[in-house]
Amino acid sequence: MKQYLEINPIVKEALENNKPVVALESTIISHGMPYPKNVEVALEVERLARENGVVPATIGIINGKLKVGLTEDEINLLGREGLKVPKVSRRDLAYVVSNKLNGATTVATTMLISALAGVKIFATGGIGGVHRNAEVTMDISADLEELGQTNVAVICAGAKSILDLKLTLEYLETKGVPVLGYKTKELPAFYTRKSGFNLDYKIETPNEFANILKTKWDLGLNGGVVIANPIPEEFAMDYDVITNAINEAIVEAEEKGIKGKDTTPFLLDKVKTITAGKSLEANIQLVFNNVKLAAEIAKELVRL
Ligand code: PSU
Ligand code: MN
Repeated sequence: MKQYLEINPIVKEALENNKPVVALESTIISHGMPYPKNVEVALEVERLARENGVVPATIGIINGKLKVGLTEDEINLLGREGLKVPKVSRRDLAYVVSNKLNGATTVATTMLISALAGVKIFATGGIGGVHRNAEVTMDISADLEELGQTNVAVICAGAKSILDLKLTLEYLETKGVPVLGYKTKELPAFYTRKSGFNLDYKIETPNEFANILKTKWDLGLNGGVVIANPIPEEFAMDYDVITNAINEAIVEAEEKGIKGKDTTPFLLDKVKTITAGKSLEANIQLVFNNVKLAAEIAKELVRL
């Protein structure tokens, strides 16, 4: 698979010299936020990573190459093209690569490509999960299967309640994926710090996370880890406001017959409109917060 991989020279130098690298995904750019805010945020996230002492590697597919460390021009391209860029999850990868297309990578494919390149820490907003009503639709994100098998830690703000959070936690348990809370024993629900669902482990320091990751992989326990980092209090949304917005968006998605890979981008956009852009602002802030924690963990991990 390595012949399809193209690692940016700065990222390559860092990896060869055991310097900390943090992977970032590109679906959040093309499908998760509107242009041009998406590009501004993607570039600011990279700047924040550097400021916090790590090398950022935004991952995406350009002309069929699995790129580890997109250039500014490439980030601009994926951001500008937005929904026209294929959203590439595991099942889409072979088609997009063999046809030498561009593609935005989801959590699943960003993990997969990170692992190929040797990047162990990946920061994003939220992971995909088991959708509400999945007992009928069977809509379960490939992100969860990837977490079950690929050795990368994903720092996120939990999962959005457009998903069934209880079933998402059950699925992760079945797959043997640790879900670790940062200074919390409750799964954060992306826009809010609380979800009502408990986690087993509350972790207090980046060093502790790094030790758990190293131990897991030393033990031969393949698979990812979810590091759940609640949105900072000052940026969190009101629980009732966001819950109502999400419920309204879900009803509209059902009425319009939105399904499959279009569901998450549709719901994100609707929620943004219903909340008059407040959800987008929260989304941006939580990503910044996750990159900072990811940088601390990546720096600890290279010391072990
Ligand atoms: N959650 C967000 N923004 C996003 C996504 C999730 O707040 O952009 C994207 C991620 O790339 C995630 C994907 O991996 O949606 C999950 O899509 P699906 O449910 O189709 O697997
Ligand atoms: Mn799906």
